[in-house]
Amino acid sequence: MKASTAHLGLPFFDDVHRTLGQQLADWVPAQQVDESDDRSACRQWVQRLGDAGWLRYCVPAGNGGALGGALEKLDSRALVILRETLAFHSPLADFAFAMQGLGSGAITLAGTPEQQAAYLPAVARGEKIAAFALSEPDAGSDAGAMTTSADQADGQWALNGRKTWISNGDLADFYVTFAKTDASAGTRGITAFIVDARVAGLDSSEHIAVMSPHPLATLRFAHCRIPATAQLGALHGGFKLAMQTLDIFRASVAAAALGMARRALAEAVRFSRERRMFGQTLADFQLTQAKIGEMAALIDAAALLTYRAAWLRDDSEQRAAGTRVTTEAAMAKMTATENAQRVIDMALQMHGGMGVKVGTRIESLYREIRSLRIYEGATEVQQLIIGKSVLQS
Ligand code: COS
Repeated sequence: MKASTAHLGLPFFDDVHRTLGQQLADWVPAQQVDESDDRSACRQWVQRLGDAGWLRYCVPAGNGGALGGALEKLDSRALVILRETLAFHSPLADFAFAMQGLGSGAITLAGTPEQQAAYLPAVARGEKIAAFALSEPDAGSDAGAMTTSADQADGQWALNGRKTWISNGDLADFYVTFAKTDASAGTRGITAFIVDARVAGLDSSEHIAVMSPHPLATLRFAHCRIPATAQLGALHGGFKLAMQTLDIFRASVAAAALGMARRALAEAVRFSRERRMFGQTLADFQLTQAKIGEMAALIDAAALLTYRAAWLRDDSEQRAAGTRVTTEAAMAKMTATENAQRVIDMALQMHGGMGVKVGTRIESLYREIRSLRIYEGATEVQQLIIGKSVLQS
């Protein structure tokens, strides 16, 4: 099944995005990856996405990125198109793509030229797998409450503590890791570091199994020594850097949800046209038409918020560097993930027994969508961000 490209005509996009969307929509359906083992499938996807040049949209132009000129930094609309299209076909392909971006995003935003040269071109080629290590057992939504520490010793940094729910854990080549450099300063006492996966004192062997399998692990740092040059961005500037990275990628999570919802609707439309009952097709029933109508409207509402968040970030980046789009990204992430859950549930209900049969596309979408309402800021965190911003305006 090929993803529709009708939305590319919307005025949020430029010709460069339209071409990208068309080419990708032709490329993905031809890829056959055995996804029975999530770790090896993820590696394969990273390799294919790298070989085909799609990962170049995860890094800026000067370091192997695809877009030059006015779009030379990370282009949110390209990320949105890529994630939506990949998620339509394979949520695991989307995951592999997204993690290259999220895991290297802080290096794009704050890395020194040496750090950028050491990591970003390799991320774009799929030669280095990236990860973003923020969450801890007692610091998920309350990211500022983290306790993993980084202390200076003999001209190096020593990390101690635990990070968990780390996507690409035990698969990544490096982890952008956030740690407390001043335990008493809350969100103002956090610094980011680039931690190479093979460093002594880092144990990533504890894998976490989830309902829609993808590589996840807990990281344990025990007197893990990393060089002074591994510091990423300003001392104590880590929390803002994490939030700035999430501002970019939250809108792209919305796009992934959108891709899954579009797939569910396409499956529902196909099924309802084929399935016969009481002397007519399922699509002939008004009840079905009403559901299809509701699903399509939920999808379009999510799409418009998602494209707005991406367009605003690209636009603000060109015109007034530093403008925050946190609220718009939060609205997009919250609405697109919640709407996708409803759309997929409606599509499953329409499929009847086939919807819960293990191995069908609807059954897997039903499991795959669930975590998107939780990671990169749960729906409740997005509500908080939006509410605070409305009250402050
Ligand atoms: N861009 C730049 N700076 C930001 C920012 C953003 N998007 N969001 C917050 N900041 C800054 C604030 O301006 C503030 O700066 P000052 O110290 O100079 O005043 C600082 O960061 C702290 O902000 P705030 O007080 O709002 O932080 P809170 O501890 O209240 O946390 C939430 C706010 C809940 C929004 C934040 O912790 C969050 O996003 N949590 C979810 C984390 C997450 O997504 N986890 C999943 C990890 S990836 S799977």
